[in-house]
Amino acid sequence: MRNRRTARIAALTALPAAVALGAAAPALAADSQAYQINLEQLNDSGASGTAMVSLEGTKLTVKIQAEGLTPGAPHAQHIHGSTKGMDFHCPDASADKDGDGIVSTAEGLPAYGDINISLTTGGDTSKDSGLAVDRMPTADKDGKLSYERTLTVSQDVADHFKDLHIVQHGIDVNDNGKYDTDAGKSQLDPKLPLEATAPTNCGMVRGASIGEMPEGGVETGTAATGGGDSAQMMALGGAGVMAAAVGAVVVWRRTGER
Ligand SMILES: [Cu+2]
Repeated sequence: MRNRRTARIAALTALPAAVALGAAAPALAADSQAYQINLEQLNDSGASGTAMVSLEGTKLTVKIQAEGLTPGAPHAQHIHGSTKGMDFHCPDASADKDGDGIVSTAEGLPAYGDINISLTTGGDTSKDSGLAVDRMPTADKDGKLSYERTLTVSQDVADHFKDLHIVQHGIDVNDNGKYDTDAGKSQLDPKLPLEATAPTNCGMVRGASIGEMPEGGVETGTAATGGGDSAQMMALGGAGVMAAAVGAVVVWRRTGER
């Protein structure tokens, strides 16, 4: 009887351990980083979102969930800034040099820097694709946008990712549910309305950083630090699964021994 119970405990213990090892191994690479970036509205757009970004060496995965965007319209989105030690950041209303009430992309450039990576849905991701609106994600009829892509970045970007920030573009100044030229034409491409290219939100990696991933295994104690940060919890997901599974086994054992 006792032997049978011991066997069951062994089986229950082995399964979650295997699951946890499988889930945790990729997240524990020494050169991994993960960040949660809050995208905050610009130009009174009402558009906000969250970007979850992870780096495994030079493999960058970007996941964006945004809302409050111009419905049914493409939204150009980029990683802006420099990896050369420049202090770029998200602009505020003071960047509106011509006083038209809108911080255009051109007016924002001195603050947020040039396009470093174009977050297209497919193909090229260089600055050249910055206005490739046919390869930019489109908001649904409720103004929500969901994006995910994994791409390879330069070692420079991987080394200095904390100096960069994400900007989404496309606003609806007159609130008519589409891009039009009531507010003028884009300074970047006169064929496009200003509304299509003006920044709608921005989020900085710096400040929102959750730091480098822990090096080594879960025995360093990182699993117990929790912290409550959702990005950190996501990053430590593998370890969390194991902790929960071990907890369940302990409860079962106590119940069994009663
Ligand atoms: Cu941009």
